[in-house]
Amino acid sequence: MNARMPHDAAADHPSAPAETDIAIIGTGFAGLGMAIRLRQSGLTDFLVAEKADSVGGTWRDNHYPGCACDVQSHVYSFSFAPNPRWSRMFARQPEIRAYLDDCVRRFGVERHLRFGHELTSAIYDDTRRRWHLRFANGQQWSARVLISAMGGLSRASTPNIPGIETFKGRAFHSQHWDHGYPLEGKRVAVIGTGASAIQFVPQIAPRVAHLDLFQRTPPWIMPKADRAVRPIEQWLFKHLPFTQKVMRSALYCMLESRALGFAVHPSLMKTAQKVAERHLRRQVRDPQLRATLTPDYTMGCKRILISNDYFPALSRANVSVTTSAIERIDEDAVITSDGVRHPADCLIFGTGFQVADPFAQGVVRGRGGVDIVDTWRDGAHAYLGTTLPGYPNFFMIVGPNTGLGHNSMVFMIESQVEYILRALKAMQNEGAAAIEVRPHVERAYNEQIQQQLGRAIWSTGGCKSWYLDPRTGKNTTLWPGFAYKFRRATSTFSMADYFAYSPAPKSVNVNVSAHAAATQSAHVQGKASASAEAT
Ligand code: N01
Repeated sequence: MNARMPHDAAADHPSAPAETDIAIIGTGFAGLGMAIRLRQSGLTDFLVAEKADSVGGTWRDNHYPGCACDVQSHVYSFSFAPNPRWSRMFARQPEIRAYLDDCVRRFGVERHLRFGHELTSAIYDDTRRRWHLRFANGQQWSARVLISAMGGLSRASTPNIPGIETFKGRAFHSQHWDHGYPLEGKRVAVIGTGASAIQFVPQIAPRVAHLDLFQRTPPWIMPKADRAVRPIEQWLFKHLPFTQKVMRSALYCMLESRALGFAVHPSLMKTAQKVAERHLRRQVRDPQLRATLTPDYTMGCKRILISNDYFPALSRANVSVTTSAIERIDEDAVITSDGVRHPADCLIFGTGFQVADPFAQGVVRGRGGVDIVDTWRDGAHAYLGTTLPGYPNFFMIVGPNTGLGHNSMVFMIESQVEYILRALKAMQNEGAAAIEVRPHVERAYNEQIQQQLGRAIWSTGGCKSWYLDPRTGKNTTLWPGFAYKFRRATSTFSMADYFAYSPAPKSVNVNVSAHAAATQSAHVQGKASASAEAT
């Protein structure tokens, strides 16, 4: 896919920011979905910044062996872009990436894409009511609306294990898989047993001399109902599209029913747990290994994983599962707390992502230059996972508390995209240059969310997971329950929830950098003028 712009107007005038009405950051499902729906709604004054040189987000960045979706592809795709050609029930990474490439061409969004644009800072200029964006390549944009579609799982997390810098072999995170490094005949240490590791371990186990898997917490694993999509099904999906809609709806309802156990009656999870226990019994004969792989918390507390080949891989003679804590790393081995040395030529980190701090320090700064990292010091929060007081005209897709453990994230993404479209239309209709969610609205919303989460399996299931903010223990990642309730909550946009600001006077032309460094007094002044103009 090569959707690079042949000519970038801003490149001719590096000092003058490119003006755009709407700036979208990221080209995964969220950024592309937003871009497509903007075009379909007749809004074409927008640019999409992408740090890499192609689209795809997580499906471009994660390409480890065995990388695949663990939600059925008929549901894990845009409602407005069905794909009758899915080859399997759970498509693999190359096919999902190709689907997103195809969406770019199909919906004509190439002309809006700007590759090689890594956002380094986005600062809100309250005087001009615009966001000033800077990119690592030196480009600058000025945008009225900023939409973050950067994803919650894009920043790899690699543990800072003592001695790690002394390791002489090859080491990489699952997201940065080194396909050029031959694993054949090597002693490989894999750290982590999450959704990524359980997909790549079965792929590499037959190739390596020995694989040491370091497990801190065993996951609950269910059988994966995967199979090839039959040619007759593909024919039906293509020629009688309603058949795919029926399939999609049936899968959606099946997945949605799982929220009952997660959020409504956590005790139901005990029943589902029996299926996982049977799966483990059937696939692992060795009672000691089985005991090692049996979780001691209620199923659902951590993400439920699906796999048919993970347990058989761990039963191989060249694979050992180690549960002793990793104490340190030497130049050629992992040393565990029981004093055992596990020789290794290669370390692979399946250790997940930095979820609690979705933005790096200094990247997103709202009114008065306040960094979003500081606003979220006690945990991330937002209204409908989308808007935040102090950050006018800033919208997040896959923001706080929009994650799902039971259904398709694309459903949530589409809900937010439609909500943002409604907000943009409402601003247009009311002649508002900017909107900002009212603090009490956002606060009341989050209090209710946290109350519901307190009763859910993620809080009561007896485990520690990345769903919970490590600083506060608050669940800042998941939506507490049925996905359709989020769809309902985002299906109307009420201006009463927001301050609306009139356009800035034309003569105002403030140096943005100076403004970003503005002091608290400017912040207060900005607030006063904002509320004076609020409608
Ligand atoms: O990461 P994880 P992931 N020492 O955070 C362990 C999505 N995804 O990349 O459980 C030792 O789940 C950690 O142990 P513990 C999906 O949303 C989707 O696998 O914390 N171990 C855990 O075992 C998923 O949830 C698909 O005790 C350490 C593992 O590393 C999310 O990505 C596919 C450690 C991390 O597991 C993340 O999955 C793949 C340490 N210091 C991923 N630090 C789909 O199919 C961490 N661990 C859609």
